[in-house]
Amino acid sequence: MINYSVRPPARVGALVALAVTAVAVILFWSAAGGGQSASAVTSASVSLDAVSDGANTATSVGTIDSCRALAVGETAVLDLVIEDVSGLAGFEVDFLYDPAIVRVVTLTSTIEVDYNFLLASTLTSVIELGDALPDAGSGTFKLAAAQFPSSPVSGSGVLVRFKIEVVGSGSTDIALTNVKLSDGTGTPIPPSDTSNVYQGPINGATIASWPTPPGDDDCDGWSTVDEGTIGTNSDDACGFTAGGDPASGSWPPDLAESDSINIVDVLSLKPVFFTEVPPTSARYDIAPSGQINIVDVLRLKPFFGLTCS
Ligand SMILES: [Ca+2]
Ligand SMILES: [Ca+2]
Ligand SMILES: [Ca+2]
Repeated sequence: MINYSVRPPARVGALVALAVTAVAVILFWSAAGGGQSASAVTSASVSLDAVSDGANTATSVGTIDSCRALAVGETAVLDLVIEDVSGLAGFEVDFLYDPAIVRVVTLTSTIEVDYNFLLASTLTSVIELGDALPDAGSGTFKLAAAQFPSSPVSGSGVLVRFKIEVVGSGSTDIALTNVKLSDGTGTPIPPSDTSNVYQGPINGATIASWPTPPGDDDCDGWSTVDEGTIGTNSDDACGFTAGGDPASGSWPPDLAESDSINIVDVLSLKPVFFTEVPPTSARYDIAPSGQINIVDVLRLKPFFGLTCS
């Protein structure tokens, strides 16, 4: 197996140029082919696993974690995984992040980004087509690779393993966009649209620089159960509707609805301090107890000065 990640820089350009040409040819073929059926029996799922562990291998996928809490300066290994795919020979995914919070960094001293998992499991070589490090900090990092020669794989496993560093405080939703999956003949794996963009299940993740309790599905620092009591959206970390019902917001400490936690949020508790729920709205009871008190203020404190984006 050839590991292209340790090749000298002078060859990288030539290989990337060759590979980009190959992708262009592949996409031209598939565009010209058309008529792709979208009636697959099962659709492959593409997910970002925010906690890479030993259960993730070239041919297996463990628990897929959608949330990762990290302090500023900490790094984390993430896995882009695929489940239940048939006949995969190449892929392309744009990893979207907030560059004020996250950067992609070198995985190990010799491997920038590791593509030698599922695609390499049939003992073919893998050509890396993704962005090179250092991460330009544009907010998009392209992850892409293809088998060469193709020896398509089916099943589940890691597509690519890479490392991020948290460079700023806050939270960022990691979206996976422009997902393209190809078989060995350059035909998109269905369901895909006329631009060859995969239309099956795609799951991103959230990286946050604050503590997250068990059962915090959206990674905003509050469990889904507590958010149910408080009335905030437990499927969304950030966001609010300006001028709308505060209970329609998504982030429990953001009482004054600005996506930043500051003195205005703290002072929002003052008029209702030492009141009971009800009649006071459960929206203020962010450490649910039935009463607004100092515990609610202290629950907000670790988030003071932070922004959700
Ligand atoms: Ca995991
Ligand atoms: Ca939550
Ligand atoms: Ca939420």
